[in-house]
Amino acid sequence: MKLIKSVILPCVFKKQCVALLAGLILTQTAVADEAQKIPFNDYVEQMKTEAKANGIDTTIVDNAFANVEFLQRSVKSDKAQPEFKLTLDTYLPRAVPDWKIEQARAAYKKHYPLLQKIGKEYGVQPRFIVALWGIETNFGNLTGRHYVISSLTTMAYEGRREALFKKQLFAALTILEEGHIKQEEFIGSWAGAMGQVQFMPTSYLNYAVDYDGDGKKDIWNSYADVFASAANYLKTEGWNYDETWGRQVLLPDNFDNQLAGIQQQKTLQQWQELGVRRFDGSALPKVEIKASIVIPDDASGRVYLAYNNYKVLMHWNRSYYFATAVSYLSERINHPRINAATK
Ligand SMILES: [Ca+2]
Repeated sequence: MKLIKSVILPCVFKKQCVALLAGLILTQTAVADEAQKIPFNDYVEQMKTEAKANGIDTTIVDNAFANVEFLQRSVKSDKAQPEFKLTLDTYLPRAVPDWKIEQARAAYKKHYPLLQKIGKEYGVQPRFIVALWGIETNFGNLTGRHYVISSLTTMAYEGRREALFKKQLFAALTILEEGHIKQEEFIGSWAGAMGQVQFMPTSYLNYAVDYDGDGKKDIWNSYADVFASAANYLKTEGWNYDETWGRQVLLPDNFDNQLAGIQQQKTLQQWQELGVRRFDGSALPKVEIKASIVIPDDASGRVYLAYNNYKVLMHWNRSYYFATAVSYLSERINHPRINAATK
């Protein structure tokens, strides 16, 4: 990107230069890509052979790839760049609009008995399960519409992260082989994220749960399986039921930004001594927990003291914006409080 900018900027007629240069780059890339690639159908045959060699049932493999398609949409989405740079202040209202907060509160209320049971069993506060569900798929309403095998084969074929997507493809075939979902219902996002919690196939194999006991880990259709799978993910990655996600804080003027980052933890006492304060300016709570300072944009934007659970959310999706959106929605779900018995 830097290289392109330095070429473009000296141009007098900037628009024409950009168009010309973009066209040139696209043409060259396309030519280079095509020259190296075998046809998609040959690649499919190669994947089938490898899957069978990996021990996946021959009939499952043949059926899974019978209607596989190259999805131009996946390639296009993968290469798309955001139109403009978001900051947390522009991102949060988009990711967590008021209507989503209302829907989250209604969903929390509606599913409360099931959420409470799963929450206690896995040690995850239900508001976080509902928040993840709302951020990932708008409570199961936006789960994608692409055949998972087509998405993953396309992404592997497209080549930029072939090893990663081949691994996902073979995990997806294992899911079919285990019989959790019918082939025609094996649907996900353009990148292969599946069901109401948008698990990639390897995450599915690691964390998905058959909570309703019908023998299938159905993260597409079963609320019990959806909620328990999300809770199991969080529990497995170290969720702490007795803590929340963190809090918004103020930094002192002389704060050393090198101390920020989710991997660097200090006790609240240590942060207090370094001048970090609650957002209202008062002292940090005197509790024995470790936390990180998180600065999603820069120190002029929002700053958070992130507890361990925030770190777990970033294991789910390595984005400060994602973790902050889930955290923020979780706060709004139970304020004002819906049920006095909840955490
Ligand atoms: Ca089930």
